[in-house]
Amino acid sequence: MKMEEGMQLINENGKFNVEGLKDFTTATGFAQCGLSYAIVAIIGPQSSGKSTLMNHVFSTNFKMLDAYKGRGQTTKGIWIAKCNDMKPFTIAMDFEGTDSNARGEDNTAFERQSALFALAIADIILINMWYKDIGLEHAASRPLLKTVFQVMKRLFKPRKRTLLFVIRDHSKTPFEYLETALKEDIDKIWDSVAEPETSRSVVLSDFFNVEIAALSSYEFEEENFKEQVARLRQRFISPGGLTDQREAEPASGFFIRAEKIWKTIKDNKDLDLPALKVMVATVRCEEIAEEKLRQFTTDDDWLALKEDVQAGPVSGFGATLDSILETYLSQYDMEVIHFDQDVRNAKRRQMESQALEVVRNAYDTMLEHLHSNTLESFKTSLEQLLNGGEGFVVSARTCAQSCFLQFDKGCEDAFIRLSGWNVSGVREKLSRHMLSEMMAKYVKQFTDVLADEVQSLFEAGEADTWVSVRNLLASKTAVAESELSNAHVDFELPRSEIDTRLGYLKENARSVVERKARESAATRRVLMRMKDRFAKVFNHDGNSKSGAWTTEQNIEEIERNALSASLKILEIMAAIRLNQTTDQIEHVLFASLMDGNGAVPASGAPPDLLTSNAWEEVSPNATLLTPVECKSLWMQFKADIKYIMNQATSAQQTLRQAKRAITIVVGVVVVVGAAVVATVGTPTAMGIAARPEVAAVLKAVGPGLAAVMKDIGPEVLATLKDIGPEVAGAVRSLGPQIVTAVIAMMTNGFARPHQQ
Ligand SMILES: Nc1nc2c(ncn2[C@@H]2O[C@H](COP(=O)(O)OP(=O)(O)O)[C@@H](O)[C@H]2O)c(=O)[nH]1
Ligand SMILES: [Mg+2]
Repeated sequence: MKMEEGMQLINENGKFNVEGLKDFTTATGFAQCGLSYAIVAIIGPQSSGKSTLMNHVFSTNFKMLDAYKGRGQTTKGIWIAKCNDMKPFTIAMDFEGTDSNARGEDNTAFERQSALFALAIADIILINMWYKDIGLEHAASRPLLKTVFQVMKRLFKPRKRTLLFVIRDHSKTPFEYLETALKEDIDKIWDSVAEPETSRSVVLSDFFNVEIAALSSYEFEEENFKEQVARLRQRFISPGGLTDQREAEPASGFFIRAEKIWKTIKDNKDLDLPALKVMVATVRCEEIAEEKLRQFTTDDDWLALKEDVQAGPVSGFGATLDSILETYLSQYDMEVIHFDQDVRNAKRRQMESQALEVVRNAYDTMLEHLHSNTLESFKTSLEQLLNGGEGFVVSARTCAQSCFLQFDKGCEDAFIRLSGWNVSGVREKLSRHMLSEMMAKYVKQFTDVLADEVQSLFEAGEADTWVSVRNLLASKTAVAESELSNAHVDFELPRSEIDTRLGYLKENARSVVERKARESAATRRVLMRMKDRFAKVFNHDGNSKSGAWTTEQNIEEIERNALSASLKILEIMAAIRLNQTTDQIEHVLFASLMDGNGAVPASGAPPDLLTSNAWEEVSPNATLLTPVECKSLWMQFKADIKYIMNQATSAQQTLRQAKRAITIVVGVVVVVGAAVVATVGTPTAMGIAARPEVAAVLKAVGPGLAAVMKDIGPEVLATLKDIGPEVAGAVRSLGPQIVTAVIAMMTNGFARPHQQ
């Protein structure tokens, strides 16, 4: 495309040439011009030499009417062309003439639309007019100027433009006179245009720089014309010249701007052109932001960071991400620098938040790592301190403090400056988890100790077991409460968090006691404890080892005591008494299983009160052994202790027989011993037996003694010292030597044959 010839931007039917403009901006490099460009438009009557002027001033090649074919319309619609050899980059815009006969009735509309478009899009508007029209009320230039001024006044806060009046076919009238006359004319038209309410008393110079140029006729004074045109061209390109005096909008927005402006004009909207500027900026800034965002999301460094963070915490995460983000944001800033500031700031914020959305997952993952690593180190360091024998509260405090420090440092490192994201949510989650971790350990330690202590209370089975259990529970939980009461400070959590957990701890403690009670109430274990208790009381009261009873003891009474002590164990284990309530279990058990005086009821008579599956006043949850279970346990117990009872009774029986026998033996010893002493003094055992008188006595009592000795073991004989005061006195008078000799003799002589 030859850009000097230009392209038709808007055709005669008002259709905007989208593709053509795209090609034009690409081919001319217009979009890359930033703010360094100018747009010059020309409006004026049809066939007034507009295209001719433009071509001469800007070295363009717009179509002109062939001078030999007479005046008529040549340029249709609106054309643009790149000016040759002009700096800055300048676009010339050529318009179909106004008051064109070719358009018929549609004329005014297109005229206004073109004028408006020129005003909106161009920085410098050339108003082409015949010299002869100056001061003429109905000259072609007057309605045009009126239109221009009306439009400008309707626009709120327009940017300032240059209006360059070019007077054609100027000949002899001095320029100064011309200038004065024209300016008066312009002011008159300006004042005649009604002002909108919002812009009372606006002056022409607020809207326009007014410039004037006069040219000789191209047709008749071509040399002069060309010389004047060359000077006019200088007014554009010289430093500080016309193209410099402009409030520019970025070239890259031209495409959208032109299209939107034309559409707005065509649709005859309220013609709010400043809003269009914002709209163009919005579209372009959005496009640029999208592009930068796309580049960011595919950036290699970002993708690597995103992948790394999946595996574990990345040190310098925040700084790395900040610098990647900064790269694309500053690229955005550079590219949108010429657009409306409010718009580009708003779009930047939008781009920032979209970019942050992209990185959110990675950041959250990073925090997740920090959270779990910190929690892990809390667990290990707490464990270590506790294993090192450090107190619980001190350990937890030390660990919590150092872990918070570790976490905060990590968060600082991960922090993305742009985001301003707050980590308090994750930090609070960490606090809770650390507290839970600490509490879990505390509760474990607490319940382990409690369980052991409660278990030994149940095993001891003292009469006040449940009072002791309740006291133990109360004192333990009081200690826990005081130890943990300040933990909320260390974990930076509200007091209520600790209270809730203390509530759990208390519940837990109760259920530990209940569990231990249930374990201890297992039939086998209760039975065992009852039997132990029975044996202990029974043997203790008997004041001797099993099987060694004195003949005077009341075995039945001792048995009653032992049974009563055993039944007490059953009573303790029948129900959980964590609340200080009273129940009838003890009464019922004793009334049913021991008679009113504490005596054992006659066997076979079933206790009436123990046929139920529930205790009165005791809830099923608190019941450990039902009445029926108690009864059957008692029966089993009774059966099991029968052996101990029988053994005791028969041992006592044996003892009684032995005592009788010993009395006889001692009698013999006394008689024999007295005889020996009387005859031979102190002899040996064999010496005594050899004496004829001793032998005679032994022969007479021998068989009888043998029968008695049969039932007495040698060990019983060793207890001779216990055989009673009258016998002991007699034995003592014999002296130990005689007694020993006689016993040895009897033992060897009589007991041995029976033992074989
Ligand atoms: N009298 C006169 N005629 C001119 C002048 N410049 C161009 N023309 C002639 O006016 C006719 C229309 O020119 P053109 O540039 O196509 O006018 P446009 O329709 O306004 O673009 C052509 O025949 C030109 O030769 C001028 O300065 N004076
Ligand atoms: Mg033309």
